[in-house]
Amino acid sequence: MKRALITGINGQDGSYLTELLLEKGYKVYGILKRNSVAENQTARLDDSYQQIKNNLYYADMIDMASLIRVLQDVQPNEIYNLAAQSHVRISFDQPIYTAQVVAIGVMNLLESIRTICPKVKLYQASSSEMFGNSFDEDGFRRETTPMHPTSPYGCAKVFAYNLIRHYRNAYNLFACNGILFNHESPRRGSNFVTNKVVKEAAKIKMGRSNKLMLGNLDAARDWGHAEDYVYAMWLMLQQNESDDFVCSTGVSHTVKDLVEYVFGKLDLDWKKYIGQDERYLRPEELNALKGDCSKAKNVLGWKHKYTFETMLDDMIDYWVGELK
Ligand code: NAP
Ligand code: G4F
Repeated sequence: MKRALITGINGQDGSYLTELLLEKGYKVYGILKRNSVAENQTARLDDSYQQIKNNLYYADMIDMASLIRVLQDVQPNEIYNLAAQSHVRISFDQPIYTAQVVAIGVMNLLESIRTICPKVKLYQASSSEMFGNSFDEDGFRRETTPMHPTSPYGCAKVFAYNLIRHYRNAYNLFACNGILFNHESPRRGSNFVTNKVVKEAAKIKMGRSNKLMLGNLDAARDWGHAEDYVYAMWLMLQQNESDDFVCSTGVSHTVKDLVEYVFGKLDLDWKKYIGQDERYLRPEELNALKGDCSKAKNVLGWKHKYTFETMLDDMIDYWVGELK
C-alpha cells in the first residue's frame, strides 16, 4: 500500500486529493495546523475522515522539527505540499508570515526530505500567480513564460518554485511544480471571489441578503474545478521523471462575467445588488490570466472535464441546497 502525505490536507485541494488517493488504494496521512476550533480543522474532510482520522499529525510548515517528526514516522512514498497562506489579498496584509509559510516552509520541507526520505516523490503547489502581468505574445502563460509576480504571495511562490527546481538538479530529488491556474469548488474558502459571489447570490435569492461588495470587476482569471486539478497532481507523481506542468482551461473570464453568470442563473439582475469596496482592491493587481496546458495534455494525458459554467453550476447547486 503506497503512503501519501498531504500538507494542507484540510484545505480545498487537500480534501479532494484525499478522496482521490483513498479511491486509488493509498494510505493517506496529513498534517494539520492547530486551530482553536477543533471542528473547523476537519470540516472539509467529512467524507473521508473515518478513514484518515488516525493518520493526522499536528505540524506546521514553519516548524521544521514538526515536519521531521512526521516524515520519520510516515516514511511516505509521495508528498503533496499544498499548505499555504493561499489568499493573495491577505498576503499584502501579512507579507512576512506569507513568505515564511509559502517560501521558507518549502525549504524546511526540502531539507527534511533530503535527510529522511530522499527517494520520495514530491508535488509542490505552484501557482499562476507567479507570472504576474507577464505573458507570451499570444496572450497565454506556459511553463517557459517569464515570472514577474505582483503580490507577496506570488513572490513567495516563485521562491518555492525555484527551490524545487534547484533541489531537483542539485540533489536529484523527484520534485514537480504544478503551475496551477485558479481552481474552485463548493469547498473553496468563501473569501475567494467565486465562492463569495455564489454564496451571496444564493442568499440574495432567498431574501437573506441584499448587497454584495466586491473589488475589481475587470480582473480576469482562467477558472477550472479543483476536482480536475488534483487529478493532475497525482499524474505528475506517476511519471518516471519529475518536471513542471501548467494546468489550466485556456479560457479567461472577468469577475463581471462571473457575476453575470451566477446572478443570471438565479434569475437576479446583478446591477441591483453589486457595489464596490476598495478594501477588496489590491495594491498591485494581476489583471488577467490565461494558461496553455499543452504540455500536461501531451505528457500526462491530462484534460479538464469541467468548464467555467459547469464549475459554477456545481457551486450554485451546493449553496442553494445548503442555504435551504
Ligand atoms: P486552501 O484551501 O487555502 O488550503 C491551504 C491549506 O494549507 C489549509 O489546509 C491550511 O490549513 C494549510 N496551512 C496554512 N498555513 C499552514 C502552515 N503554516 N502549516 C501547515 N499548514 C498550513 O488552499 P487550496 O485552494 O486548497 O490550495 C492548495 C495549494 O495550492 C496552496 O498551496 C495554494 O497556494 C496553491 N494553489 C491554489 C490554487 C487555487 O486556485 N486553489 C491555484 C494555484 C496554487 P488551515 O485551513 O487550518 O489554515
Ligand atoms: O478569488 P481570488 O481572491 O483569487 P486569486 O487572487 O486569483 O488567487 C487564487 O488563485 C491563485 C492562482 O492564480 C492561487 F495561487 C491563489 O492561492 C488563490 O487560490 O481573486 C480573483 C480575482 C482577483 O483579480 C481579485 O482582485 O477577483 C478579484 N476580486 C474582485 N472582487 C476579488 C473580489 N477577489 C476577492 N477575493 N474578493 C473580492 O471581493
